[in-house]
Amino acid sequence: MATERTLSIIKPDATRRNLTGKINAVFEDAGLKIVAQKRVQLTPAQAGAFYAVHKERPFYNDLVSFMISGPVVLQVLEGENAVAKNRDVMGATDPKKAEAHTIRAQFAESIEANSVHGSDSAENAANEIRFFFAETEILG
Ligand code: RTP
Ligand code: MG
Repeated sequence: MATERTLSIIKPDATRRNLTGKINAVFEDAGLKIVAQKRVQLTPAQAGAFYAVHKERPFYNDLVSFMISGPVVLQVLEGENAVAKNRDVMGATDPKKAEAHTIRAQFAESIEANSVHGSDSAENAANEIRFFFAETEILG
C-alpha cells in the first residue's frame, strides 16, 4: 500500500482543554507522522469555505461558529493508508457511538465539539491540504 497524506484539524474544544499533545500521541502511536502543523485562528470565511460541503445542513452555522470559537491546529498526517487510518483512530462523529480506543470516545464533548476533523477520501485530502498548506510547509 502506498504512503498517503491526509488533513487533520484539532478543533477548538480540544485546544481549549490543552489536548493537542495527547491527540498527537494517538496519531504517532498509530504510525501517522505529523509532517506539517500550525496553530491558527480560522476566519469566518475560511471556516465557511472549508465546510461548504455542509452548507445546506441544519448544523452548518453552528459548526462554523464553533470552528472559529478558538484556535485550531491544522496538520498533515502521513503514513500507509493515512486517510482510512486517521478516520479509524478518530472514531465516529458522535462520541457516544465511537469505539472506546478512539480520540472522539476519549476526548470529544459532543457530536459538534468532537475534537478532530479528518479528510474522508484521498481526493478530499488533497484538496483540503492545498486549502491550508503550501507544499513547502510539508516536510516528510
Ligand atoms: P469531520 O468532517 O469534522 O472530520 O467529521 P465527520 O466527517 O465525522 O462528520 P461530518 O458529517 O463531515 O460533519 C462535520 C462536522 O460537523 C459537526 N456536526 N454537527 N450537530 C450535529 O448534528 C452535527 N453533525 C455534525 C461535527 O463537528 C462534525 O465533525
Ligand atoms: Mg466530514
